[in-house]
Amino acid sequence: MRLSLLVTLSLIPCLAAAQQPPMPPQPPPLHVQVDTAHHRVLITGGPYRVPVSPEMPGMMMDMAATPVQKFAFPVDGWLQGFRIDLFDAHGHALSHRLLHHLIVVNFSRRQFIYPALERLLGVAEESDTGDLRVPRTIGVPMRAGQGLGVYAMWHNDSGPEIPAAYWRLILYMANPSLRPRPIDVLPAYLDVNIQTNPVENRFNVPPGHFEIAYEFSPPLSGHLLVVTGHLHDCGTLVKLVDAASGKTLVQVNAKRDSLGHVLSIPRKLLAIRGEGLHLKAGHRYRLVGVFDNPTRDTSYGAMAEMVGLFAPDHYREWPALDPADLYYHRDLVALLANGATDSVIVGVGAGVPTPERRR
Ligand SMILES: [Cu+2]
Repeated sequence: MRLSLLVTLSLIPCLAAAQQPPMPPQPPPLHVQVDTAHHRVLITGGPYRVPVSPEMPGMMMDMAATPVQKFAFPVDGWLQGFRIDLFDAHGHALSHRLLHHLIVVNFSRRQFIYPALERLLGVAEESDTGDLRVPRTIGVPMRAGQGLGVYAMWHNDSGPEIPAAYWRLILYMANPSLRPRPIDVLPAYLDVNIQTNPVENRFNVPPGHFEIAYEFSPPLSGHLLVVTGHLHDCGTLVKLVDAASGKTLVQVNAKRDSLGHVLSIPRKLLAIRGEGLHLKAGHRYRLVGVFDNPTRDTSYGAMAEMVGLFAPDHYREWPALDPADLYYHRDLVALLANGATDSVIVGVGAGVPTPERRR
């Protein structure tokens, strides 16, 4: 799988659905640096002690996780890409597979459809390494002082224990002198089974053909520029339908094997800039997940989502966070409880080494 804002964003609800044991000790603080010469922001976390993960297939809650670590975004501008490097106390590169996931949440902005907190970006264990960049004509608008947070989960299944591991997130910002300025784009996330609680979106798939749908109205108009999907096994496709006309607007088909395992889900480019699939504020749309379960058994804990980048017609109309909203509150509580395991993550001192090599 490629390192992808879109693909990795889609993992977030799976993680949110994982069980939440008590909080571990606070990890060491993040280091935030601004590299003005290269229009980059560097966020470094560590040192973390990463023990060998216990052998428990499918049990995410038993891996070493960190709670949400907050920081203030340091500059104004447009985010146009990122990469993540892992390294040890000597600056030697560590395998990306050690990081099960790392998610950046924006405490200053809500999501497109849901009143939950924006998930700005993420990577997962199966992600490719290297740079992810969007075209220079678009970018995610960021402001100095925006409250962000990072949470990560380590997964060391090959051993030995790593006494001091660091991750470094490099955020690529648009050159401030770029004209015209980038078009504002924001992550868009749609789920077929979110009703009132952001952490309860899973459902069961009986044998045979199965469809599940969720209707919504966007709070503001704009264009979807690119989409992909997230489907658990037995998933066939996810599609966005105009609820009034019944017309399918965009559909993403999973590549499956004969047993219904989802092998991959392509990315669909709807536009390079500006145009794309227009969504109208207040209009009814339906997200449909289609499943085909070839076995005789119910498949439990399924998910179906569409994720993408959305360019609002007028970013100033982006709805504000509503602290009184119950859905927002549930998301926040789940986030702040995130990252807990037993006390396996321990800060081992100050000082941040420099990665020895970069691609
Ligand atoms: Cu999932």
